[in-house]
Amino acid sequence: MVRFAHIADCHLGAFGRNPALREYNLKAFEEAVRICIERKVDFIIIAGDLFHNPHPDMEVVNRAVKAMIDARNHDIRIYAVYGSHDFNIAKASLIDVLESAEVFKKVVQYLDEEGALEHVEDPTGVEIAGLSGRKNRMDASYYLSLDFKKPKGDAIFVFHTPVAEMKPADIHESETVPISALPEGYRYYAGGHIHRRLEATKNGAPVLYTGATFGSSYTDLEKETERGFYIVDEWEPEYVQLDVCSIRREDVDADGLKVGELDELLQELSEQAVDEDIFLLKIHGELKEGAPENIDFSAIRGRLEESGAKTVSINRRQLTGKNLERIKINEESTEKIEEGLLEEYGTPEGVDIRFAEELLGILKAEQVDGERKDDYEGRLWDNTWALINELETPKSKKGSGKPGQVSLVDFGGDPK
Ligand SMILES: [Mn+2]
Repeated sequence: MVRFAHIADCHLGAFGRNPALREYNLKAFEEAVRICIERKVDFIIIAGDLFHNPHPDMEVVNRAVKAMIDARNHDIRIYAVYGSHDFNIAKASLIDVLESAEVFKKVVQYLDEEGALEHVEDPTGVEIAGLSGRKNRMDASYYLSLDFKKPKGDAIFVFHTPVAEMKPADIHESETVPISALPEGYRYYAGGHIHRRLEATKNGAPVLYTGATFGSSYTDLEKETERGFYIVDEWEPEYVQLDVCSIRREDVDADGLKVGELDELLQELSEQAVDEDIFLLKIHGELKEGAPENIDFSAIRGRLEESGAKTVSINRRQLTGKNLERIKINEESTEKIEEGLLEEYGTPEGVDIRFAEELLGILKAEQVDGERKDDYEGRLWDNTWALINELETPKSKKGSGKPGQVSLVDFGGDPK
């Protein structure tokens, strides 16, 4: 008798700037572990991307470790591979620390003397082998270069890589692995990386992607895909859905509307009561008249939050105004592009192109290592005022400028 869980793509620590979403994501993982304990699984397989980055926030780590130790205290073993997010080739990742602390066991890249992939044996007798995701995208050649050892008994292969034949068309991946590259002789193939539940078979054995436990981006949340994991009882997989919160998705087509009409539509929408925890508003299309900048999106967001949504996201990346033109760019360097644009489109009356270029140069300066934010901002101000004073003629005006008193279009004349 063997019963195990297959979990992947938890991305703990994702949504670092949105506490509500970060919390839902953590809750989904905790809920998954709770179900594993309730269902008395023998072990849990984590097929990569347990954390959203190799060095996550300690509060996130603390919650994750607590949940996993709870499972360990119920005599549930945990086996993991690295994903593409929680792995750092140069430094030790948190995964390494948790392996050292025996929170879980990595089942990856154990090679025997002949260079073949070694298996880890669980007390149930099930053998587990795995390969991590690789950020440098060499999966296909890497898989083909490896010598896979044939398992002796019932075995699970864990991987964090997109399988070409299973990859949905709307998911872009630069490199995939054909299903034939997965090693032969396993009874279950536990996949991770693709944030969607997908099922296939290889020689009759299931090849499964669980989908994310919650999702790691707004794009993930916008898609109406299942969130959850598998519990595999006597080699029969059963999908367990994780619904830690409710999501409302509104899609507004602004194509052909005037900006005022869109504004009105959004006002109406934002005045409704919202019963869901997450409100995702997507606005797309090309306005017939006016610019999207004329809409107060933060007020709309505020009203939606007041109407009951715990978190609101407005995606207007695909909303354009009529006045936007496409600009053709042939130059290679940023400076050349800026110069070309300034020459072609001009500067406000009286502003010299050289002044505009130098000002752009000053404002582009980056904060240097160890520089405080105040000092950095001060440096930008100082350099900007120095430039303005330098350009001001006659010299008698020098030093008279104060922020807010000078209008850039008033400078006039040849600065040199
Ligand atoms: Mn992932």
